[in-house]
Amino acid sequence: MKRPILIHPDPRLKKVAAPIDDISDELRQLADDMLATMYDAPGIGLAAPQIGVGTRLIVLDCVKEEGAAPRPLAMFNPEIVSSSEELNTYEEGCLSIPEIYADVTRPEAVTVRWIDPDGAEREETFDGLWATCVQHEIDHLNGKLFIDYLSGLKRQLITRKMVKLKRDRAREGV
Ligand code: K2U
Ligand code: ZN
Repeated sequence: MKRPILIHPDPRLKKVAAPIDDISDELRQLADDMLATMYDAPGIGLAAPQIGVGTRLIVLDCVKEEGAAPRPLAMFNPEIVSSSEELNTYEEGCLSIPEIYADVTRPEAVTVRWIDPDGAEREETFDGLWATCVQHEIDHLNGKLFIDYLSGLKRQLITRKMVKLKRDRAREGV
């Protein structure tokens, strides 16, 4: 079922998530809950720390073409094993930092190794939006937000806006 998404600033978003040593049914259920939460947001990626779970699990589905079959992926202990020299700049957002968008430059292609829900080790190279998204999600597992790539001043302004947004939401009881 859908879980509430933490909003920055929140110490749980800055912690390094713990590796998973065995894939249990509740972790598979967590991955399903994260996919439901992601699709509902809507988003194209979500990391476990964003719903307050400090474990190394991310989900993503960056299929954007209308009518194309969705490709939901759940990655346990994902790691980037190689990155392209070529870089790509994308205007990123984050479900934990609503309505804020900023350009972030990252390697255009990355090769990722992970364990899938069946416990099989997988390795795949992603490019384009999939590459941007998987790097954004793995950053979340290391307590890193896309605003950490911005100047200190911009980050402070954004953090102040989020503090106000959380205060207003608390008042409205959202
Ligand atoms: O981690 C998250 O907060 C989910 C992000 C992932 C993401 C951010 C930037 C670039 C690619 C992926 C959300 O999906 S933000 C919503 C979104 C939707 C489509 C394209 C970009 C961002
Ligand atoms: Zn994010």
